[in-house]
Amino acid sequence: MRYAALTVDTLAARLGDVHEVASRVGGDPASWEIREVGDGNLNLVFIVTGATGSVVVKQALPYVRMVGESWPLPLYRAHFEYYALVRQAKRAPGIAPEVFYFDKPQALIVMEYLYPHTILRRKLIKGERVAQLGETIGQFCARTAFRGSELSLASPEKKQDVGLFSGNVAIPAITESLVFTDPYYGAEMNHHTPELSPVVDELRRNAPLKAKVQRLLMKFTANTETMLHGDLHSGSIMATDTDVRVIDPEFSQYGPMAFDLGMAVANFLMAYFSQPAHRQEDDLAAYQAWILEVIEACFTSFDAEFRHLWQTERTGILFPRALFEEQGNSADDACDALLGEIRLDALAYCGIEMHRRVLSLAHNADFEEIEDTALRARLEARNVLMGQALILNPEAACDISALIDLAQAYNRQ
Ligand code: SR1
Repeated sequence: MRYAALTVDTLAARLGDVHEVASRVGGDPASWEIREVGDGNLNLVFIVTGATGSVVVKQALPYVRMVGESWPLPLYRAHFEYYALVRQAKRAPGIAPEVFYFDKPQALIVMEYLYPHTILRRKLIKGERVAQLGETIGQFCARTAFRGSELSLASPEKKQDVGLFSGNVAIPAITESLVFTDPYYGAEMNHHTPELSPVVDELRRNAPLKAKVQRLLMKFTANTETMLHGDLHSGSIMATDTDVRVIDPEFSQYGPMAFDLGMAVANFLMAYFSQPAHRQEDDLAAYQAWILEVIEACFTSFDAEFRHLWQTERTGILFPRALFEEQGNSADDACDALLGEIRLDALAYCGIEMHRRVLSLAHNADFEEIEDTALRARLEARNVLMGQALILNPEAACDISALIDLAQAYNRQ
């Protein structure tokens, strides 16, 4: 059958006789309860519930949902998302949703329904805490970074996978423009809070800043160190109070190890800076302090997990044991040096993500739902200025306590 976008009225007839779906949902497909819940920027997402269970059905549309048919986008992105989910399940077990069924021509993936998980961004806006949030995201980033690289994978396997993913040209192009370039000039689809204009104008006049971001873009496009999630924001994380899962790797591509970590931390920082609009004064300081603890845990557990994998799973062509051990050398210093470089790049990528979410096309609800635009602009300005500091001088925030001090200083501005 040729590709056809599903609807709540057609889904049961289309998937009712697919064993992998019907056996999990159960009962008569005609009685399935089907809801379309997609609130992301690109795809259709359905929750399908029957007599014995529920599944999620995610289907790519041939265009960017948030913009419309005027921006076509290839359906093939769904099979790269499927490849990414399968790899993440192996590299960071228990964190990505389980995939039950994939239909390439229909660009659809049927996967585990995460319940009672909700989107982390909504929890952060509501002021809810999630145990082990920073630790889990740090570990996820370390495991996928390490195990997707030639520190771990055999060189032919890694290179073939880079070749496979190089077929996905449309998705990286979106990140290259929306994340790295558009925020820094008057690109057509950009928008920002009107009262933020003086800060935006100043930012766009900053040539050293734009040059540094373009160098980071060069690294992003040319560096195939590992398979990235590629879009690890707080809308790509689902959680209960005690469990954290990472979803939606449709922006997966090969890239620098620091990228996912930087993007995740940026979204925690944006949650932090937006809190004065979402919390009462009596709860504000404690909740913001908790977000800073999440950021610290994220970096600390990334480093700890990466060091652990370095010592226990270094089976690829990079830093081979024989090279060091023959002369009784330790490779530990090399690991620390690499972690230092990853930290610096992560801070810079973090700054870029902080910018694009208030200046480019795709904003986030943390700021966007603040109705008082004067207050929104004041909080966004703190975020933009801290982002700028991180891009231009990540060295100054390399130590976590310095990073926390910096966030607190901008939060007081
Ligand atoms: C046109 S896509 C806009 C954004 O949505 C996705 O979630 C990515 O973050 C992308 O940059």
